[in-house]
Amino acid sequence: MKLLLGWMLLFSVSATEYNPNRLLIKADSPELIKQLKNQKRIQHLFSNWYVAYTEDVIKLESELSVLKTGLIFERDYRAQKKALPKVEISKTLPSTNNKSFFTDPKADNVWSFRDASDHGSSIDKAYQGNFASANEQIIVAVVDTGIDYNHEDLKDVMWSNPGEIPNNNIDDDNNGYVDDVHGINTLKRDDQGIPSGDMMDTHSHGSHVSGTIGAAQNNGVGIAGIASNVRLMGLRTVPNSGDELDVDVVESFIYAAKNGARIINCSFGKDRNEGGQAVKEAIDFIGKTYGTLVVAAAGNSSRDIDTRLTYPASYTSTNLLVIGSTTSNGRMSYFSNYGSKSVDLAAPGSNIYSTTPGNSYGNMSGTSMASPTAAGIAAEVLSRHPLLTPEELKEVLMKTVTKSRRMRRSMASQGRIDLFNALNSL
Ligand SMILES: [Ca+2]
Ligand SMILES: [Ca+2]
Ligand SMILES: [Ca+2]
Repeated sequence: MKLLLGWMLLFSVSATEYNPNRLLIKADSPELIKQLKNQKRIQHLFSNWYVAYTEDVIKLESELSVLKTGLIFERDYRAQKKALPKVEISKTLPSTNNKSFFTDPKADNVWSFRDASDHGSSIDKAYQGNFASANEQIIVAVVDTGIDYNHEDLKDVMWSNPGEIPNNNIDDDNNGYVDDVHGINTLKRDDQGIPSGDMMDTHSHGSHVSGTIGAAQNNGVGIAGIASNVRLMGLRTVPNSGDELDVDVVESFIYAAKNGARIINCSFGKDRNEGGQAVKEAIDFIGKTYGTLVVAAAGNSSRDIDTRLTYPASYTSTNLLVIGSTTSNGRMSYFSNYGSKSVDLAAPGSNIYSTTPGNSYGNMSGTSMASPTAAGIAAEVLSRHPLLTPEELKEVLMKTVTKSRRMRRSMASQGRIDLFNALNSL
């Protein structure tokens, strides 16, 4: 009986594992693919990658396979629900024994701010350190379920597209997206396939991730985000089911980097080894072209992703920083993936207190929460040292971790990210 159920689940998953109306194509000549009979419309993504919209992806593939031109094409694969980093709402807060540097009424609840000796990331200590530095505003893109941009502790730190007039139904800055004020929503597209400009969070995952990175500090409400001078750009790409598609991920990465995001947080992933070349090449492209660092969750399957790959965490891109999760006791979170090659460092991810939609706050656990802790720290370091390349920033963060015997074989850096150490090293 159990076996049958397992097979049935597998069968239903395989039937919906890609979008039957889109195909990713890498081609030197767009003219060639525009002539294909089974395409309805071709959209450029980046470099020589395109997405073809089609009534029948199978027919389009057979048309392409007879063209002997070295074309690469791959299906628009889904992540699959079961691969979404788990979110656990826990009611009890971990006890805090130190008072935060920040005056926000709920700031004491964010345990990652504690010193390394207390298993945190030395964030309070870094702010008390008064390091002389620049203070450049850093745009951080949150590729997730959207952001509650009206939240009391997020509204003042939202990125706003300077050339776009809100709600006039016109693409004022002529970037291809209508009313894209704080980002785009790749899950809601018009009949031409163009994403909507409203990426309001309808889940809570993306808003929680966002607060960890950059909730307004010392504004009299809520918590303090880790980074002091960020603007948060929202890309609604992950459906509430967690079943995101490669085309949407690529389009979000390109939008974010083109519009100035120097850090992209990816608290999502898939655990299948199919397709994904376009996503990998998009990460490489935005690193080289725009100097963007991509910070990604290692995933929550409690497994070694050096041997069982997960995407995007297992990609080898030099501008990709992959994050495992730790608890307030200094242990690896039980759910966290690991891998001495694929996982770069650990960050607090269990029982993380942050913003949730509707001016609310709550605890969640997952590598989904560890990734924005690291992204917030990366943003703070970059804000003070804005000339760092993504590779240099990654190296600084990895070299200055608090090493732990427990992470000796599970992380490339063998430790937990530390803001004080990072700033102190520069
Ligand atoms: Ca626009
Ligand atoms: Ca407009
Ligand atoms: Ca606040």
